[in-house]
Amino acid sequence: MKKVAVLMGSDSDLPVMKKAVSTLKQFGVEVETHIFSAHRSPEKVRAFASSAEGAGFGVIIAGAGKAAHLAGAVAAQTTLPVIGVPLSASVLDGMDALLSTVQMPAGIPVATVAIGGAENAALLACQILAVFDSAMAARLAEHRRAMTARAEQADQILQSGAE
Ligand code: RP5
Repeated sequence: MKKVAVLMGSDSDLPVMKKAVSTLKQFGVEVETHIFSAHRSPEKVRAFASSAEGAGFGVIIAGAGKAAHLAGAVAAQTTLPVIGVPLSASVLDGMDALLSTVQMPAGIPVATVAIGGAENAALLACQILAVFDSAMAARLAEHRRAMTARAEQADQILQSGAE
């Protein structure tokens, strides 16, 4: 199976981005995690992104806050799918990073999840891998069934008057 890279702009992003790592591991994905900054270590970003496909990665997740250029800078160097996670790291509460990540000019797409949406980024990465991996598709289907069961159980508890 292809690996997934989880990149982030700063160690201050780790508390949110580690949810992507744990979710990917839960689905049996081999993960590599790096702190690479589009602004502070642009050469590292370029070197990693341009060699990622050859290194066996299938998807790259990139989380950053403020003027969040990381996902776009990565996407500029590879045709692998790139998922951007805008992070709340300033008085603008992630709106700055959301717009910086989602508003990519035509030609270089970044699939952007919600502010702080590290878990969904990991699930989307698994869904991309599942296109050519039926075992992964089965794990995702089971995850959905478990979510449905939890939602139905919560409703049953509510209806019973126990809450
Ligand atoms: C971004 O600036 C990082 O992704 C982080 O979210 C934000 C703040 O970084 P630090 O100043 O905490 O290192 O590049």
